[in-house]
Amino acid sequence: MCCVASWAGATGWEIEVTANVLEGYDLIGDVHGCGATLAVLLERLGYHLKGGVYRHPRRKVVFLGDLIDRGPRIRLAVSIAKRMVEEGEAYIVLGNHEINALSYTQKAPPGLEREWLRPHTPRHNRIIKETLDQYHDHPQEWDDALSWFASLPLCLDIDGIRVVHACWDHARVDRLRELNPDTCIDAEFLVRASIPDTEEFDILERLTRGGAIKLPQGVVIHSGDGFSRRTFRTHFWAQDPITWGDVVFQPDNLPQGLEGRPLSGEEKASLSYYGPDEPPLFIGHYWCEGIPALPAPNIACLDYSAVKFGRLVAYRHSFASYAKTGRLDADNFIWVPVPRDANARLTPREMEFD
Ligand SMILES: [Mn+2]
Repeated sequence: MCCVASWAGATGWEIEVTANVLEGYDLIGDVHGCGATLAVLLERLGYHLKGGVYRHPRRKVVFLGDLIDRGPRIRLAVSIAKRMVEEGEAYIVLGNHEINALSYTQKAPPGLEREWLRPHTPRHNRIIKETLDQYHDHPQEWDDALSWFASLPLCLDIDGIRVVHACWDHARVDRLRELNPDTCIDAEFLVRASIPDTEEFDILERLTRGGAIKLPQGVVIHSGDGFSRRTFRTHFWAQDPITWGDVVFQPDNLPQGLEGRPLSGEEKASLSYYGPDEPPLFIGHYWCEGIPALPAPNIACLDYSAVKFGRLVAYRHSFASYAKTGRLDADNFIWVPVPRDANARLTPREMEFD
């Protein structure tokens, strides 16, 4: 590229000095508190700890959100990512779990008739429990983590790639940029987003939780994570979907007979759509299982359920090789498995922790 200088040194040897040109991004899916596994993955990707921060001479990381909740080393996951972002070694977008944490810890303004922006219901308490437990004796660190979350964007469009936690919906991304050009959510946005039927709620819901369709009256999916759901998650890359089965995107199968149910006009109109000719898009969120695969030639989902003993997955995106083929390549997935047996898990070589 442009940054190569050479000169004949005093000894007559040609010396070449190459400035660090960015070769590409390593996109990393939902960590959910698997902090030690994150360190293993970074080391596998060639990052080294320097001054307490994982760095790579030619690459940067993009985290897809959902660092917190559920896993055994949430503080480690947050501190690794936060330091990398603060040192310019990484970018990150917010996941629904970070947004949950912000609204769970924020008092509701007068008039909302609830104490907290996100009510402390048994379900909400359970989702954030591990995080609150692990930060319990580190209140300042938790405050710092929350302030940091509040400063992060919802989506990124950088160097020819796009990044969002769950769904890139053009109309909603455009509207978000009109409201908040940096796509961060300020205190006012967060308050409005906690009220269903607001535009802010709708934007946040679609970008960080994705699309969903309501199941028929009385039908419930009991998920492996212990939660019951009355909706199913939809994807946004089917070119002409006809049935529910054409758009379902979640680990749980649809209940008997519903795969073939035709999408109503209203359901179809509610779907987002990301076309095959658009820039490569990276998402997390969807609890995929098995060997990582590309759902579309220009879309990679990197959430492979690390915290449910799946894999912590990265996509190694390089500008030069992408420019040659114009498509993503499943050979660029790099992962670390998380076995159920804690003693069988890999440990990082450079990161020390208790
Ligand atoms: Mn998520």
